[in-house]
Amino acid sequence: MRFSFFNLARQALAQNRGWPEQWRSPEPKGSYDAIIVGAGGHGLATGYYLAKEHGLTKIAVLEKGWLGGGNTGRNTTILRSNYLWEESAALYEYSLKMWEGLSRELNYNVMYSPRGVMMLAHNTHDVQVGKRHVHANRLAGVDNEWLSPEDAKAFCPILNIARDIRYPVVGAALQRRGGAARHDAVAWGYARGASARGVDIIQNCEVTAIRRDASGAVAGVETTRGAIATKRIGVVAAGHSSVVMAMAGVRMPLESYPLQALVSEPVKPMMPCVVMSNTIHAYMSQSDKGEMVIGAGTDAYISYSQTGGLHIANHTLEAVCELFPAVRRLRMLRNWGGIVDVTPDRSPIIGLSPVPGLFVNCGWGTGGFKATPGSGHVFAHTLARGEPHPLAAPFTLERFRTGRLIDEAAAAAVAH
Ligand code: FAD
Ligand code: PYC
Repeated sequence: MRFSFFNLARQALAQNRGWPEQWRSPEPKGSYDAIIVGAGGHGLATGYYLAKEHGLTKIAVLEKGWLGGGNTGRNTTILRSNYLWEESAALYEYSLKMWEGLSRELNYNVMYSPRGVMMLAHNTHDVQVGKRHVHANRLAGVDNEWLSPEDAKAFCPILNIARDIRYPVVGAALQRRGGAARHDAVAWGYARGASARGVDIIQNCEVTAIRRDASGAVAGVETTRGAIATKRIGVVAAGHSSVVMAMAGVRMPLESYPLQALVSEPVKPMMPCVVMSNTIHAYMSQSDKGEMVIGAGTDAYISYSQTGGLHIANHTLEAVCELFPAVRRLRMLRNWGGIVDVTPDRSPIIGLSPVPGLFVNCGWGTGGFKATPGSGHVFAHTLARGEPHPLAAPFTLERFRTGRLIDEAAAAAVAH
């Protein structure tokens, strides 16, 4: 992370130093009805809905750093629901609908902006894949439409549709209801809402072990701030879920990869929508502050490094400069990486585990920000009732044993 006042402030907050009493993390209590491991957007949303909709009052969300400091605070905020399979489209569409009312729900402006997400096609195969998505989405009741290069340029005037460039634009799929939101605000909004309902959000508190009783069921956690008893644990630790689950002896079908992004210096509004290219592994939008937000593909190798390979960023920038010549002379303001956890079928895992009392919500890979409200909502239901929410039911860990996979590799939007 870059040196800045905000990062220092976050660290001070996480370490309980130098802040008014009411802003400090509470001390962990001896026991809770449920513990969530990971205070990213998904973990905080889970805590919020557990308290709000399931009446659980003694809940703790434990975070090894500061809240929202993981992928939630590092992502490029793209929201959309144009996934291929019905199971995925249903889950992401559920979430997209929740975004529409989220600022009101949380009484906190998450800066939701349905400005349209356009996915470019550069060759015949891209056109076939893109059109297949459009048809599948429309059958599933999800908006998506096919555009000619000229229509794409009308929607995004800075797009270069010249035919003689290295990656010519030959068409595009447009989800008009897709868009972006402010990532930090989502974490803060859910944290504030959960805290107001009595949820303890305990930062600087790393879970180091999971305790089990004589029957093998969950009995509590050990943390860097002491042991805590509980019979229900939800692991929502993107990038590190397999590490936490291994503490209870559960081996997860996950690999962790660095994924990186960068922003330019801020400029006046020049880009009205989000544009992505799966083929080139590049995408761009403009933040409300004016920065051009640019993202790349994952590194080719598994790693826990929070810095992506320079050659990957170079490739992305070359492609972005060709597709959007207007940004060529902008300077880069900052770059960063996050660690995403990826399943073999590029779909998440939400549900129970073989250990009684241990639940998991992970494997969102490069695309979980858009799912934050829906994921928290269905996972809270799953944790509270001890059985999957109907929308989460296809996304069990069990599918890797039965072979009933939900292969969304082509919808992942960035390469991995
Ligand atoms: P996180 O926000 O990562 O939260 C998990 C938390 O668990 C972390 O804060 C971590 O510190 C904590 N933790 C880990 N281990 C422990 C432990 N032992 N004890 C306690 N706490 C622990 N998705 C989209 O939909 N659209 C995008 O445009 C998009 N762009 C992306 C761009 C980049 C560069 C990256 C890195 C990701 C992007 N994503 C995007 C993916 C998205 O960010 C993630 O899928 C999503 O944020 C996951 O949320 P989370 O709450 O599960 O995880
Ligand atoms: O899932 O839309 C997405 C996405 C864009 C960039 C990273 N993930």
